[in-house]
Amino acid sequence: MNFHVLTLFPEMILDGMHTSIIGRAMEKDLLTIEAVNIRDFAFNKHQKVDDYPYGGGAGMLMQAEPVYLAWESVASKLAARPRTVYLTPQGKVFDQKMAVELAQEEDLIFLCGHYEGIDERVLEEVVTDPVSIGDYVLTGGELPAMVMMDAISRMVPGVLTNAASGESESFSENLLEYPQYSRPEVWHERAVPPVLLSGHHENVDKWRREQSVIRTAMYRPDLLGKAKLSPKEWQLVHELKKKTVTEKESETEQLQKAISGQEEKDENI
Ligand code: 6GU
Repeated sequence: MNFHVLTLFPEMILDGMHTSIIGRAMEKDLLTIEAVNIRDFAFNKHQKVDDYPYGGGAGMLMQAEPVYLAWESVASKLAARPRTVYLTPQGKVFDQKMAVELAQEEDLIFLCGHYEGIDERVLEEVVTDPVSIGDYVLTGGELPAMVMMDAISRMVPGVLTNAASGESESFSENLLEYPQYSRPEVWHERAVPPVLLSGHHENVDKWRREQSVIRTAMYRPDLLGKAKLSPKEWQLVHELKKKTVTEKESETEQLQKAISGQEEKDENI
């Protein structure tokens, strides 16, 4: 996988990506990261890349030409027209499914905006995938690009040394991950759940699955509709709902939504 990042802050990208698992994958040539400074393609005396928006309004826009030339400097080296991700709160929300899909590409370009955005015309010409990382506003696309590259990288074969860990984690089955414990057996008077010390693998798996269902019901009830729960597990979700009625109403509502969705499916069988 070769990442190409078009940015006004190339050092931010390079400093951020050379650590830990991603750094090791780069040493092993499983990944490359190139940061292209858009300012290098501003062919005016002051290397200016921004200007006022037509029609007025707050802030400055990145101009089309330097962005286009930076993109072209990368795209012209590649055989096929590369998928180009534009980081923007107006994009499709990034998720694990998108990470798995983008990890199949040989090259990916990330276009990071700053100021109030980028002239729409260059976006129309080069962007294939406008992507947001969630419903909040950041000052630029660099952190979102790094978030995406991290999530995509760990789906590239060979990057994770423990191959299994790419699968049995949060979201792979639309359930959150179960809690984990290591030594010592008791810490701050908190004991490790006894089932984990029992050596009974079947019971351990059962306990972990149940914990995943409980966590998902508590923190991410919106995921339950997509998770494949057994009738017994739906029963558990119902019981949790009874317990939470006295708690925050919005959570209860979301749980109710998930339960209603499941009941509709049951009726259709
Ligand atoms: Cl991709 N960019 C910016 N500027 N803010 C964001 C975002 C992206 N995703 C969420 N907030």
